[in-house]
Amino acid sequence: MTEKKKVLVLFDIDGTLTPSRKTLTEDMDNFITELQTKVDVGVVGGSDLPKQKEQLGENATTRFKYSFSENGVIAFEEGKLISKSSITDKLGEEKLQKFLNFCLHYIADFELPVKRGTFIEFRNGMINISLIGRNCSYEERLQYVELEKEGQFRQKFVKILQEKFSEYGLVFSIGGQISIDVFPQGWSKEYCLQFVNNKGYDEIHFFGDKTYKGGNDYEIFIHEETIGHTVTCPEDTVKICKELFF
Ligand code: M1P
Repeated sequence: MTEKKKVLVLFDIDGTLTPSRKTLTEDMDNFITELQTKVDVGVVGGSDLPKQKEQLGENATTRFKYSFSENGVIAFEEGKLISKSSITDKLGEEKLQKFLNFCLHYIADFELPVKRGTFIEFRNGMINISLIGRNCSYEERLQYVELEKEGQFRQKFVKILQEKFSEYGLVFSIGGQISIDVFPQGWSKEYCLQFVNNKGYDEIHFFGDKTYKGGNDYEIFIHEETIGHTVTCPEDTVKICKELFF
């Protein structure tokens, strides 16, 4: 008799398990519960833990075998915090300030039909920068998405940051709809693999929607230790998983 394979399925959150910044639907919740009877399930998001909890529920760290926020810089295994790192230690105060000050100047000079608050959100393992400001409403967020299709605001900003801070060893990732994630090289979603690659899995699958070069799922998607799957929306995630694991 052939032995059952030990499989881990890691999911991106926005655009893969939920629409961007939205919560899990009841159907998705039920699907995850069923999937967990067949394989181990983990989540790896770019957002910080409070946002992850808003989307997945207060039990986000216990609900999944592995729960990785900020790409795994905050890592939980079966509800226990197993690792936490900081961009402050990695980069040092001098470089950090030079970088933040440059971004603040750029944002201050940047004009949009609507600008709100929280242009820079400082997290443990990354800096999240938004030209419109993270405090914008959901409607304002969607308007920005439309405007950016033509304006390519973040792409242009990233190009400038890449040139200006080429010596800093930073990655600039356009993961969500209104912001740019900035973190040290190697701290993209592939970072979380160090916590699962020694656990005896025969296969580690990763599902994400931004798997193209420059997207925040790219590095883990192409990683040699994962079997990568590109999805177009949460319903697509369910469809592919059912074909593979049910
Ligand atoms: O999970 C994807 C991204 O979600 C948010 O992006 P935005 O607000 O731009 O849609 C942010 O939390 C970002 O850090 C994260 O990568």
